Amino acid sequence: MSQFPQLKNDRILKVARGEVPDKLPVWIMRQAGRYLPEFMSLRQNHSFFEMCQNPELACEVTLMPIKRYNLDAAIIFSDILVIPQALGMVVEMKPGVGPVLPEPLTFENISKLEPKGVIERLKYVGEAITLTRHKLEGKVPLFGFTGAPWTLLGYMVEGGGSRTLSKAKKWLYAYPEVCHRLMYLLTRIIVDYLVMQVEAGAQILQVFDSSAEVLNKELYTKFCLPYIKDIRDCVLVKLEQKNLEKVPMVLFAKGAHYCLPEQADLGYEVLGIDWTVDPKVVRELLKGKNVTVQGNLDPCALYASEDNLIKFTKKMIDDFGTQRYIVNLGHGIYPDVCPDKVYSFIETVHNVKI
Ligand code: 1CP
Repeated sequence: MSQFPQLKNDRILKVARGEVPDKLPVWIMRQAGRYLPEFMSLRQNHSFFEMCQNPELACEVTLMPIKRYNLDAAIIFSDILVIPQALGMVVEMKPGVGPVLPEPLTFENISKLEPKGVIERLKYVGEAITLTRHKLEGKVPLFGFTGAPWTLLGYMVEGGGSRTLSKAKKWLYAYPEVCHRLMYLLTRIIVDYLVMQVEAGAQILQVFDSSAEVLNKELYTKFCLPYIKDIRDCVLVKLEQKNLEKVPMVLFAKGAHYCLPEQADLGYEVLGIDWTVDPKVVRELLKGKNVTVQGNLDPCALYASEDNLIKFTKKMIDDFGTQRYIVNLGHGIYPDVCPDKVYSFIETVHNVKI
């Protein structure tokens, strides 16, 4: 493996492992994206997936927020939908709409998915990670990421974003065996994809289960938790086999507060918390569990006046407490947030005494 520059800021890795940092670490979900004018101007000349697939461009976008702000982590510019794409599905990114899969998964076309060679077709993500590790010059750790099986299955069956995911949920109820087979297939790919990212230089990994919010405890326990645990277990085993470092992993199951204690038993070092849950309730639910929490300021709080934003941020930190805590938003930053607000947010976090 290539020799990477030495890491200078390891706050986030420390906190993930339960150690005490000098300051609270902070990063922002979707920090490399549409709220940055420099991203929008680069985006004018390239399609979204062209930017993902070109390591120089993906690296440039990843570094944009790091150049502007005192963030404690970078996250590789990519998307969760690169997996369905590498499986042979067409994925379009429509401005103002989001991802569209014009030929969603059906019983007829399932057999057309091409799991063979999928990691090879995702190699460009690894190349972007390796390049970014060098260009970061050890400033902060680099996150790799993936969508969780359920969230990917949701997009594949719905053919795009959906508020209710009623089609994908129909599959869970009507065709449970088919769903288990698909979840198993996605799990195997996700494991190899994450290991490939660590091999390429990712220092911490996040699994996004953004569509957990449309399920309940019974469905999540049956169709999601076993696969998410399998991902953690198998990534660990494979990293060890390859003599790679055991990187910490974050699970962000958005809206799955119906099973927070269960999530804490899966082996992930960090649980991402969405903005709908009260930090004090989170701590109560996770009492005695060996996990770090990450979150959970309402992304809309960045629309508040600077004074109020500071107030909300301080209150959130008070309520979570400073132990085993990584500060973040409770979901991705919105495109129309004023980039200056991000300075106040980060500054406020770093000024807290721990
Ligand atoms: O047109 C454009 O320029 C596309 C905008 C955009 C960007 C910048 C999309 C489309 N994806 C991304 C990057 C992205 N996506 C990252 C980059 C790294 C970073 O965090 O800075 C990450 C981690 C994702 C992950 C992702 N994509 C998720 C999980 C996180 C979440 O927000 O719940 C999901 C659900 C997607 C699907 C997706 N991709 C893009 C859109 C618009 C959507 C639908 C969800 C949404 O509206 O945000």
